[in-house]
Amino acid sequence: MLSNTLWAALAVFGGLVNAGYPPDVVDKLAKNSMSKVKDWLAKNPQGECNLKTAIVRKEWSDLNKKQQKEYISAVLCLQSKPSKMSAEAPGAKSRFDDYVVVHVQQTMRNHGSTFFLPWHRLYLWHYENALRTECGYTGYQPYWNWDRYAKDPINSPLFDGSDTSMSGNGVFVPHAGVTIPTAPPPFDVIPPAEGGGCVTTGPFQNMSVNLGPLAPSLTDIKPNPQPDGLGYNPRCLRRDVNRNSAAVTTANYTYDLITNNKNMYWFQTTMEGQFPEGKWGVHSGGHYTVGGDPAGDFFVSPGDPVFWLHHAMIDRVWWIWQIQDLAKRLEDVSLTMTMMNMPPSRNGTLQDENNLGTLYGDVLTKDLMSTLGGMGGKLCYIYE
Ligand SMILES: *[C@@H]1O[C@H](CO)[C@@H](O)[C@H](O)[C@H]1NC(C)=O
Ligand SMILES: *[C@@H]1O[C@H](CO)[C@@H](O)[C@H](O)[C@H]1NC(C)=O
Ligand SMILES: *[C@@H]1O[C@H](CO)[C@@H](O)[C@H](O)[C@H]1NC(C)=O
Ligand SMILES: [Cu+2]
Repeated sequence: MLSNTLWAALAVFGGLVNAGYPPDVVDKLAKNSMSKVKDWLAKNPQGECNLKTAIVRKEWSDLNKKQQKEYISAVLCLQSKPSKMSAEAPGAKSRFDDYVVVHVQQTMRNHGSTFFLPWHRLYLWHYENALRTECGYTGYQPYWNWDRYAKDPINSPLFDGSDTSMSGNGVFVPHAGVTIPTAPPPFDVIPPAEGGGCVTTGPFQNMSVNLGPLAPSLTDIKPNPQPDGLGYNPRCLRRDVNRNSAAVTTANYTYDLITNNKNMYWFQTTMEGQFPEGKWGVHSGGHYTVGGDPAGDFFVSPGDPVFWLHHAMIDRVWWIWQIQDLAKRLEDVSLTMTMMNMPPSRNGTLQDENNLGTLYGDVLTKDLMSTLGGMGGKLCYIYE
């Protein structure tokens, strides 16, 4: 075993590589589970897709600075390409905005429902492809291992405001905390942190947030000209990078989530948060670690570029959960067709359809269950 210090020293060797992080309990679980993936693939060959051909999605700090800059440039490029959806959403000014539109249009369908995990898997795959095919990106979608930065997110490689970060915190403006609708009240509140205003550092300091708000967690955002939130409402990116929220995303929460929930119903419910009991879940925890506008907006959150790293981690956690028992969990879907089953609807099945609105046609849930061979082989990736 390498000591943590030696590990870090080796990782920074050469100067190009970022400071290393020792593997956490979830990383170790993932690594130790790869033998199950190998066994499963041996019994269930997936054509061209195998562990040698699979794409590897990596953690932000495991990219070197050049790779981080390449990813950032690709996102900035997507933000500079003209929208394909401006006819249906006048506020969409770029290809990046198109993804925000699709999320807004389908928020009520794809959260707290059977579609949550498969749909976001499709959504990430499509975004990753856009970065590669439309913006010349040669890497893959990185993820944000929450645990690495949870103690001090503001000074982390993700939010430190450097040119290899996803931009920094917002400037401080006095603002209220975020309420979680516990039942019965009093409401649980994530205390406000040191930001709340415009992001003025790092690569995304000049970006324009164009869509929403719809469910803002800040109270002073100018309203969208359209009730559906899809009108043009240009404003700065705001954040309230918040360690109070990050505290529920440490590795012990994620490990507990993966190992103590044996079926999709409880796995997903625990991950998304059990608000009535005041349990935020790692999903909400990560969103509100960023906070502000649009990251703190349930509908418009993909408009903060760091959303995509957060949801890649969500997808990774699902994958790690799946590989504990592939035979069962590649077919385990649960929950109903509507958010928190309101209004009441039937249970979801593997035959239900997912789509990205006018961006991409129907994909059955069953085709989104496996990262190794899903969508007829179009999905072929693992997380490292
Ligand atoms: C933001 O815009 C200012 C003013 O145009 C410019 O000087 C600066 O380089 C830009 N920063 C980034 C990271 O794009
Ligand atoms: C994770 O660790 C923190 C800090 O030690 C503790 O407060 C929390 O209850 C733990 N959570 C779980 C789910 O074990
Ligand atoms: C729907 O799923 C729930 C929980 O997963 C289960 O208890 C219920 O029997 C299912 N309903 C039908 C009609 O299959
Ligand atoms: Cu979402």
